[in-house]
Amino acid sequence: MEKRESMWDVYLRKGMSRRSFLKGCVTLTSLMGLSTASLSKVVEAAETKPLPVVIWIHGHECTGCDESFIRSASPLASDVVLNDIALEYDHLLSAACGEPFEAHLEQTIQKYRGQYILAVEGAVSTKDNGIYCMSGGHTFTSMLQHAAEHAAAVIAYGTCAAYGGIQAAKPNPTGSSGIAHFVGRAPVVNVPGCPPIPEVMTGVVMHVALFGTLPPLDSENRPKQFYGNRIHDTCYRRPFFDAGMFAERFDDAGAKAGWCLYKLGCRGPETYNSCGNIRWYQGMSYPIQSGAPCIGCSNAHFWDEDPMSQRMPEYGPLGNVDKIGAGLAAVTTLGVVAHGAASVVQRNKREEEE
Ligand code: FSX
Ligand code: SF4
Ligand code: F3S
Repeated sequence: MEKRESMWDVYLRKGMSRRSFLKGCVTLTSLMGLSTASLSKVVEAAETKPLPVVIWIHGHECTGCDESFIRSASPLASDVVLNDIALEYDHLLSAACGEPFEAHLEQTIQKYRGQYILAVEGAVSTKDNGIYCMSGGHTFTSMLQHAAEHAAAVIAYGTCAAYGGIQAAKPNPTGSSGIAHFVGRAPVVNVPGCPPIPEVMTGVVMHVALFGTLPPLDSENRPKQFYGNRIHDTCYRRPFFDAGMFAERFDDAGAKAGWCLYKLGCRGPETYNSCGNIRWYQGMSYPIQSGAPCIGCSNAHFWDEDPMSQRMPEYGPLGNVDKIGAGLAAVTTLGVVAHGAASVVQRNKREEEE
C-alpha cells in the first residue's frame, strides 16, 4: 500500500532542518490558539500523520478568499500548500486545467474516499438548475454534492460559502445560498469574512489536518478561537465609544483624532471576527485602523444592510445616538444594550421582509 508522507517526511525530503520544522510547529500551535503545552502533540502529529489530502473548489464568488489565503504570512501560504497539506485540486491555485485536471479530481475523490478535506469558497447557485455557476461542464451544485459526499470534513471559506454572501443579496437573481444544505452528512466549519483573514484560513485547515478533528465551534459552526470576540471587544477605539466621542464625518476633527466610527456605520458591536487581534497583512492594519468602519463582512446578509443610513444619527433605528455615552459607565452600558437592540430590530425587519 502506498505510504503517504507526513509533514516531517516532506521537510526531510527537501533537506530542510529540524529547526525549521520545529519553528513551523510552534507557529501552527500558536495559530490554532493552543497553549505551548500542546506543542508536543502538534510535533507528534506533524511527524506521523500523513499529509491531509485537500480538494478546494470555488462556486459563486469573487476569488477574494483565495487571494486572501495566499497572503498568509505566518505560516506562509506557500509552506502550507507545498509542505503541510497535499493540495490535489484547486480551481484557482492549480496550474493544471482541462479534462485531465477534471479526471484527476474524480480520481482523488475515489482514491481518498472519506479521508480528504473539502475546502469550499463561494455560494451555491440554485435557480434554473444551477446553470449560473458551472465549471468543467458541471454545475457547481452537483460538483459540491459529489465532492462533499465522500469528504471527511468540509470547510466553508468566506461569507459566500457560509451564508450566500453578495450573490444572495437582494433580489438574489441566481437563488444563491450558503453551502450547508448541499453537503450531506460531512461536518462543516464556517470561516466567514469577505474575505476571511489569511491566518484564520490556514489555522483552520491545519487544525483539521493535524488533529483529524474540527476545532471547537460556536452555534454558527465558526471556530471559537477566531470568532469568539466581537470586533467591538478588541477595538482600540473603544475608549472613545465609552466616552461618547464619535466621528460625525469621515473628514472631521473627530475622525482625524481617531474617535469611534459608530456613527459612520461601524458594525463592530455586532460582528464576530479576529480583525482586532490578528489584523491583516502581517498584523499591519484592519479596516477600523485605516479609518473605515467595520461593515460586518463576516455576518450573514451584510450586503443587504446599509451601514451608513442605518447608523447616521438622523436615520438610525435608535433615533439620535448622541444620547449614547456621556462618558459614564452607566451610559456605556446603555450604548451596548442599544447595539443589541439595534441588531435585533434589524434582524427582525430582515426576517419579516424575507
Ligand atoms: Fe465571497 Fe470568497 Fe467575499 Fe469574495 O471565495 S466572501 S465575495 S472576498 O471571494 O467568497
Ligand atoms: Fe470600534 Fe466600531 Fe466599536 Fe467604535 S463602534 S469602538 S469603531 S468597533
Ligand atoms: Fe470585515 Fe469588519 Fe474585519 S468589515 S475585515 S469583520 S473589521
